[in-house]
Amino acid sequence: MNDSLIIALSKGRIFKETVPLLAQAGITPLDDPDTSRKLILDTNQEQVKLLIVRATDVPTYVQYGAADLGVAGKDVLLEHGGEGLYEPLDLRIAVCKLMVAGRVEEKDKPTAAGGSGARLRIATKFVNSTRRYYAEKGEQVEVIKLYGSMELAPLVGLADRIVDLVDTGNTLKANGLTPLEHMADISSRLIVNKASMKMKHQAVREFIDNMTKAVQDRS
Ligand code: PRT
Ligand code: MG
Repeated sequence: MNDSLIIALSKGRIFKETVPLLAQAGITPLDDPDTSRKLILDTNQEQVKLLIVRATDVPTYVQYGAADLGVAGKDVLLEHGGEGLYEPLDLRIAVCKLMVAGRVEEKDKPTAAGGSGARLRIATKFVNSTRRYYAEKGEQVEVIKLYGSMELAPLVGLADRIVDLVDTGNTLKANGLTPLEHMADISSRLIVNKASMKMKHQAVREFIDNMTKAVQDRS
């Protein structure tokens, strides 16, 4: 039962919302990633360490076994594909929606491409999810990969629509955009490396059980 556990997560909202759940599982980080530059954080439990990585890199660290476990948004997991990972628990944190959005003036237009036959252009960082979504609808679209500030694209004619995460809707609204289609409900998930699940079964199982209880106790 002395197996070490390495847990990958991103700083920002995921770290902030995961810390109370970890606390209920008896794990307290000894550093704050907002003030420390350390990327490997010790915790009150000697065998448990936290890796601070980019949100989109969490599944990669866990997939290759550099971390045994991780906390990642479902949006990130849908893009990654989930290879080499188990996803045993919905932590019900960092909740938002993946949505198609466009300019407010286009809200009541019936067809996406305006009937002109031209393909709709969609700017997003979620290219895999977007391609899959439109393929399932049988709509031919052109997907343009962006790395941020998607809201700008429809304002300057780079794209007709964006696919982005929406929480309050304030960011869309501030840029004259409005949600048009709901693609998926998003929350953060606990993910586990498949080999760690076997090799460190007891420690991993106990951690999952404690986190499951922490999530249940909150609702
Ligand atoms: O920011 P960075 O480039 O470092 O990485 P990241 O954006 O991937 O990380 P972070 O910490 O911003 O987001 C981590 C995870 O939080 C995401 O993968 C989601 O699963 C989850 N999450 C929950 C969100 C939001 N809510 C959210 N609102 N991630 C981003 N947003 C952004 C959204 O992209 C948009 O720009 O907030 C804006 C919209 O918010 P509203 O409230 O104005 O609608
Ligand atoms: Mg961000």
